[in-house]
This record gives sequence, structure tokens and C-alpha cells, in this order.
Amino acid sequence: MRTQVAIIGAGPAGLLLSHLLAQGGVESVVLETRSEEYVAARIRAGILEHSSVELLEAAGLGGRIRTEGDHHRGIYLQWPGERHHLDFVDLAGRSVWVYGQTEVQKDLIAARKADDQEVHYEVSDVSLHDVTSDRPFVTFTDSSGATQRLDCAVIAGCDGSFGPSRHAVPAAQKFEKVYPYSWFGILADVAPSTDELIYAWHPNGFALHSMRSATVSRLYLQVPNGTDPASWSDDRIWDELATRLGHGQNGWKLNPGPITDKSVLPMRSYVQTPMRHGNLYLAGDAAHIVPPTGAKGLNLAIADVALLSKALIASLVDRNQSLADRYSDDAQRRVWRCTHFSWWMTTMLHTSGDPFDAELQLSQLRWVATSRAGATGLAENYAGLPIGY
Ligand code: FAS
Ligand code: PHB
Repeated sequence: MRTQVAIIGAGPAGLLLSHLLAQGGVESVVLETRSEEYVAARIRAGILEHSSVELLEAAGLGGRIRTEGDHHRGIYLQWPGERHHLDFVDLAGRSVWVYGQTEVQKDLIAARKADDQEVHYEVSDVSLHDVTSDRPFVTFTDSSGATQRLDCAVIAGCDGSFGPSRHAVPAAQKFEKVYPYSWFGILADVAPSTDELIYAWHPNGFALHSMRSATVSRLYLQVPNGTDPASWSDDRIWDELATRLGHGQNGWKLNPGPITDKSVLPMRSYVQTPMRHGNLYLAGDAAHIVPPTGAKGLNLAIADVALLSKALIASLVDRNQSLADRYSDDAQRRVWRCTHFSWWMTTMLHTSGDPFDAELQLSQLRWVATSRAGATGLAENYAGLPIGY
């Protein structure tokens, strides 16, 4: 088998990269360890930044966002007794869309199928070879059990935080921070109790009210690491969400409903540099992980791929290496901006039990919510800086 770009991973990074490369006249083959159904159904991110929506629309992938997504001007910041709306459009001239990652994935899968993109699902034993030569290749076992070799000019590691690509960069510098708490996330078949997301600080711990549609709510609770989702009854979940989100405060009510999914997500920051080694390029979670408090994970993957697709088209079509040579440095500026913002939102909103920390957090929240300078800082980062920042 031979192609120009071997893409490892059919998550948002891998499939969007194959789409953008094809639009630039570059062919690729995608290798994915899971089934198409599994990849399409994974419940993950929910927020698209302004730039992500613009990019997906420009690539012909934004059709359903405008009709099925939910356009949000901002978010609410809350702590006991107070709830403040931050209007990103007023503050920073940019907005966000609520549109689940599952929907983005479905759009990408449909677009790649319509383009007859070659995707090998349920592969195993993926190994990268000769990545510093001009003839790199990937070996793998296909779904029938046959051993395959894929020769290429470039390998794109879009295989997330558990794939092989990040380990194929020798002497990589790795930065990691593990947070002392996790998110307990639920999906519920109930109309959201709010028009826009509520990020709530509470002495018991952080809570977030998000949503997926007019009839499906997505909510999260800060819990200790190692929490077993099965150990919380539905009533206990809704009671704790009501407490932390301020049910009854100024007449506001949290409407409970049937819970259809529960999961616990540990939280960490991870950045690996460089994002290139010879003819291997990393994009998305393969190179970085952010805690979801800043709604950056999916958007960072999209931003990496926006830069990488331009670099590889210039390199493989126009024989111009300048963007490829700059890719890691260019991508890392945004990676660190989003890593900082995600850390800042996480440490501002998650309680540690330390009363001194709590006073600092409340003071910071009050300043961010009531100072135009503070609110603008959050708005710029949450709605997202232009790609190429
Ligand atoms: P992905 O992990 O999505 O895709 C990588 C793909 O590579 C996967 O399909 C995997 O099966 C495949 N793969 C792995 N090893 C392979 C191998 N050896 N061979 C072939 N394929 C291989 N972000 C937010 O903004 N908000 C959230 O609320 C949020 N919640 C999350 C919850 C969970 C449980 C997780 C894990 C992540 C969450 N994220 C969230 C972050 C998430 O959205 C990622 O940022 C996003 O999926 C990144 O996309 P990719 O880089 O494509 O990585
Ligand atoms: C979500 O809807 O899943 C979501 C929204 C905002 C976040 C994290 C997750 O910061």
C-alpha cells in the first residue's frame, strides 16, 4: 500500500486532516484501532470556538452546526448567592457554539465517505518505521488479521493520548500536571435549565451545567479521583448538582430527569514538544491534553490540523518546506495559551478544601465577573483566539 500521508487515528484530528489534505490535492490513508460505530458514539466535547466553526464551515463541514447547533453569546459564572453573565460578543466580538463532538465526528465520517476516503477501522499492532527517512512507513494488522505495510512520505500522529505516535519522538520534552480531582459527567434526557452554560464555584466542589440540545442536558460535578460512577445514585447526583448550581437561588430551578450516561474523567495537563520528528507530525491529543474546564481539547485539535494541513500541502504539492519547518513552534504557541487558560479556569473553579485558596478563588471570580478587563480576558480565551495566534 502507498499514499502521501499515513494518518494514525480517526478521531476529529485524523479525519479533519484527511479532509483538508484532500481539498489541497494531497491523498491520505487513515488507520483506526476502534470501529467506526465506536468512534462516532464516543461522548466527549461539547463546545466549538468561533474559529473552529469558521474553519469547519470553510471546509464544507458546517451545515448542521448552524441548524442543529446552539449559538451562545457567553457563559454564567456563579458562586453562592451570585450569578453573573459574561457576554463574549460584547466583550471580545466572538461567540461559541454548543455542538457535541459526536456530531462533529458524524459530519467528518460522512464527508470522508462521500469522498471515498480510505479508512481502515479495527486495525492493531500499528508501528511507525523510518520516520526520519524520506521513505517512512507504517505496519499494522488489518481487521482480517493480515499484516499490512503502508509506505508514505509523511506520517501524521493523530492517535490521541494512548496511541504510539507520541512515543516515536525521541528526547521529547514532556510537561505534565495531574489535578487532585476528576469530573463526574452525566447525560440526561431533560431540557436544560439554563440558556447558556453555568460554571459554578461551591464549597462542596465545582459544577457545570452544559447541554447537547433542547432536550438533552450535559452536567458535571467535581469529585475525588477514583470515584466510581456506580457509587452515586441518580437522586444523589441531582441533589448535589442542585446544591452547587444554586437551585432556589433567586427563583432559579434545576430540572432533573432520566440519566442516560455516567462517566468519570480524570483531569490533567500534558504538553509534549516538539510536535514534529523528521517526517512524523503530531496533532491533537497525541501532543497535548487539557482539563476540560476551558472547553479547549477539541478546539485545539482542530487548530493543530488547520496549521498541519497547510504545512503538508505546501510541502507535498508546492515543495515548500517553510510551514512544515515552523509547524511545531506555530502550533505550540496556541497549545500553551490554551493550556494556561484551561489551568486558570480549573484552579479558579475547583475547590481544594483550603480556606485560603477558597478566598483567593472567590476574590478572583468576583473580579473576573465585575471588571470589564477581567471579563474580557476570559472571553477572549474561551471564545478562542484566531487560529495562527
Ligand atoms: P482522539 O482521542 O479523539 O482520537 C484519537 C483516535 O486515535 C481515537 O479514535 C483512537 O481510537 C485512535 N487510536 C489510538 N491509538 C491508536 C493506534 N495505535 N492505532 C490506530 N488508532 C489509534 N474536550 C473538551 O473540549 N470538552 C470535554 O468535555 C471533553 N471531554 C472529554 C472526555 C473524555 C473521556 C476524553 C478522553 C476527552 C475529552 N475531551 C474533551 C477532549 C477530547 O475532546 C479531545 O480533545 C479530542 O477528542 C481530541 O481529538 P483527537 O486528537 O482526534 O484525539
Ligand atoms: C460539554 O458540554 O461537554 C462541556 C462544555 C464546556 C466545558 C467542558 C465540557 O468546559
